[in-house]
Amino acid sequence: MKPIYILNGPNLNMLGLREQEIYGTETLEDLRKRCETRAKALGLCVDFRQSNIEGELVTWIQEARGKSAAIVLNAGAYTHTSIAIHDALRAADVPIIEVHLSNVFRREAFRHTSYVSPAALGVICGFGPKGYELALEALASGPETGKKEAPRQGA
Ligand code: DHK
Repeated sequence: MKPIYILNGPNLNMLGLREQEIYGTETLEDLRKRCETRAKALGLCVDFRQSNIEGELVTWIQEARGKSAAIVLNAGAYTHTSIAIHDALRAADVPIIEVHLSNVFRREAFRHTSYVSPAALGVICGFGPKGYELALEALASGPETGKKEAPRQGA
């Protein structure tokens, strides 16, 4: 079974420490465990990664084509700036779900623009770490999430 790549961008390694009133107290390691547990229950598997480096995220998105079943992406601040990530996503040829812990639309105007959204099947924001589980549930539910059927165990 191909894994779902769960890719996290800059500053998400600081979860649990940074701006707790916005991002909560759960650490990146807690989030990883949460995703792995939920994926297992749904019959999926995940490859969970974080990088502060834009080019590394681009390389992982390129790698996802062929190696992954789907991408769940929280690109952090690169969401709002990165045409390189946008281009990589357009070439990925796997279902993409954009996730943000915070409700970016209740925040500064510069967070209202996303270079990820035009390449994504859907966007989940404002539900904290639960949003990652919702993304996995959307992928597990299959055809309604888009043209490409999401993976199931044994498929
Ligand atoms: C995380 C970040 O680091 C910000 O740059 C985004 C996103 C929002 C989040 O809510 O998960 O604007």
